[in-house]
Amino acid sequence: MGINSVEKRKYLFKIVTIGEGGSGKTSLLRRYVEGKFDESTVLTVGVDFYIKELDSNSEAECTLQLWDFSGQLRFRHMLGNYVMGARAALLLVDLTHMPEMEELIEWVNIVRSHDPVLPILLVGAKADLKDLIAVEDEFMLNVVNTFNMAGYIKTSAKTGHNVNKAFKLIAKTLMNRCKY
Ligand code: G3D
Ligand code: MG
Repeated sequence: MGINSVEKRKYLFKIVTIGEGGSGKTSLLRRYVEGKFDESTVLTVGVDFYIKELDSNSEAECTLQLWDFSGQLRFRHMLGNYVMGARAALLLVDLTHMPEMEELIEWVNIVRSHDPVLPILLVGAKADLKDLIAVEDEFMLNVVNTFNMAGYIKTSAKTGHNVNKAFKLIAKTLMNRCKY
C-alpha cells in the first residue's frame, strides 16, 4: 500500500428484520440480496441471514449482515437472542393490513431491549398492491414520530420499488452514527 494511501473505513452492521409473519420480510431481503421475487416464499424456519456489500466509495466500505426471523409465534422466545448485537432494525408493516398499535409497541420493545435508541426504519411493504392499501401515510408518520424512528419508506419486493433505497437509508444512518 502506498505511503499516501488512506485506509478506507470498513463497516459491518448487523441489521434485523422484524414484523408480523407474512408482512414481507423474507421477500424484501431476497429482492435486495438475490434480486428476485418468488410468489410462493418458503416459510422461514428459525433464522436465516444474508450478507450484502453496498457500493463502496473511496472513503468507506459497508457490509450489511441481514438477519431474517420467522414471525411464527412458536419461535418468539428466540427474539431476544436474535436482536442482540443488532445495529438497526427494519420494522415491516404489510400495507394491506392496518396494524394494531400494541403490536408495533411490542416489536419496538423487543428490538430495543438491548439498545433503547436502536435506529428503526419503518417499512411499508407490498406497496404495489395499490387497490388494497389499508394504511395511511399519516398513521405511519405518527408511528415514526412516536418512537423516534429513523424514517418511513414504502417498498415493493415484487417490483423492486424503493428496495435499494431502504437499505441505503439505513446504512447511511448507521455510518453517520459512527462518525463523531
Ligand atoms: P414474512 O417473511 O414477513 O413472513 P414473506 O413474509 O416475505 O414470506 O411474504 C408473505 C407473503 O406476501 C408472500 O405471499 C409474498 O409473496 C407476499 N409479498 C411479500 N412482499 C410482497 C410485495 O412487495 N408485493 C406483493 N404483491 N406481495 C408480497 P404468499 O402468497 O406466499 O403468502
Ligand atoms: Mg419470512
